[in-house]
Amino acid sequence: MTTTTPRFPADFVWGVATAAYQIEGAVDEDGRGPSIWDTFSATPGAIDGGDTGAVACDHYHRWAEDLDLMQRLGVDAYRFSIAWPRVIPAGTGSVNQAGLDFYDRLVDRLLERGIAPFATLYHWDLPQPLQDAGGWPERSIVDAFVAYADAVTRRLGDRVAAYATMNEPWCSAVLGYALGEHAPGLREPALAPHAAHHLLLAHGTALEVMRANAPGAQHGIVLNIHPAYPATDAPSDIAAARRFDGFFNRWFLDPLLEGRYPSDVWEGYGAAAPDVREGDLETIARPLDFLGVNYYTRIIATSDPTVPWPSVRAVPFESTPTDVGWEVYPQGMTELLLRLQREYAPPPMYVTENGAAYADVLHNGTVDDPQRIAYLEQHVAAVHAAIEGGADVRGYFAWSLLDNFEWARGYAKRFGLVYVDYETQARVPKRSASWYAGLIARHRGEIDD
Ligand code: IFM
Repeated sequence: MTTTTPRFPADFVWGVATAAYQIEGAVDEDGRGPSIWDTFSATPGAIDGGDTGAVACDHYHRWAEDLDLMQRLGVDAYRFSIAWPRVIPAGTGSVNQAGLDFYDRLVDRLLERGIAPFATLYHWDLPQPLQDAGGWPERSIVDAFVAYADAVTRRLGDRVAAYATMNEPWCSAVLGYALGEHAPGLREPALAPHAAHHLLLAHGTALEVMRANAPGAQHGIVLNIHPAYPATDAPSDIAAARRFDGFFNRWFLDPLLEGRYPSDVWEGYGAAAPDVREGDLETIARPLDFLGVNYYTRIIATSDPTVPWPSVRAVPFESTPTDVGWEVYPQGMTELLLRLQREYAPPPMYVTENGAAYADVLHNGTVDDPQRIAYLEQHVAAVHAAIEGGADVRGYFAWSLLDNFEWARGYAKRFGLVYVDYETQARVPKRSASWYAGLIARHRGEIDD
């Protein structure tokens, strides 16, 4: 596939992303405690194929090899997450230095290779004892998160270029507590707004200690923003898209960037609206150094009064979906970034995740994945168009470095630039990895268009 690389700003950051439970394995090693994902994935029927993250990509032991892969890609930055149950195995109480040692080494070796560490503190692997105490719907979890954020940033400090407190709090709150698709697997919709509020409050409260411990690092949060387009021009569909946007996007964007919850969503939650105390919104809206934006697809929304609030149903789309059934809609990336810039005047943004699952096949030692290359190429161009239009986007992270444990979908869904043979743990860079390496090298002027 030939490409002409759009010209990005010289200091634009190119990266790859992963998350701890999806790649590390080694769930019983060096004092790690159990997480809600260990418990959930052991629940019959919870995960496709009965898969668990117990071994995953064995990154805990193969991390040096994985850093070599990144170096060959030529990335500027690596976005990974830190496993809370390795650092504070019981969720609260004593800090496990052996757990922190792993990330300490990882960060130092990244820096030696000239790769900037971007660390996420919470990418869904809550220590099980905290869930036993009620989990994110309980306000006391805020103090536990702050102590964890303190332990990590005290140890890793400014060696980490950027810290994100949370990854995709919508997923933690809604998939975890309302829809039962993610750990802890609860189906109690009334818990989700409380969980979301405490995720945001934990984020904002922790920022203070994070900045004190790592004054030279950037501090932010990562949201998965899922744009909603009305299925038709009918007022009911326009209103449905607006409701979905409130439920999925504005419920997080508005408090973080404007210090208030959107009134339409608040009314939609009714009696389930969270207990917001004096000062909470000021804490949540503390200034950010960056906003991480994860974009994969959109929803085409129609109104459906037969389903619970927000009473929205997704209308089928006509193009070929990715392997997880998502529409390929690069234009949504441009429109989303421009909308964020226009409506929220956010801090500098990074696209912290973007990528596609396809049913890759290892054949004669290679993996040919033209659909993923096309997806990435179109979305990179869409980010470029947003920058040209005025969006302040500073970097792009492909999801993911490796095929990995795709949560409830298990190992069958492959998002990696690098194929993982789970029998042998062999890593085979796909053609998309060469494409991405070429994109980065062209950006740097190391090779010609
Ligand atoms: O694998 C996930 C990741 O953990 C969070 N964002 C979406 C990805 C693809 O589903």
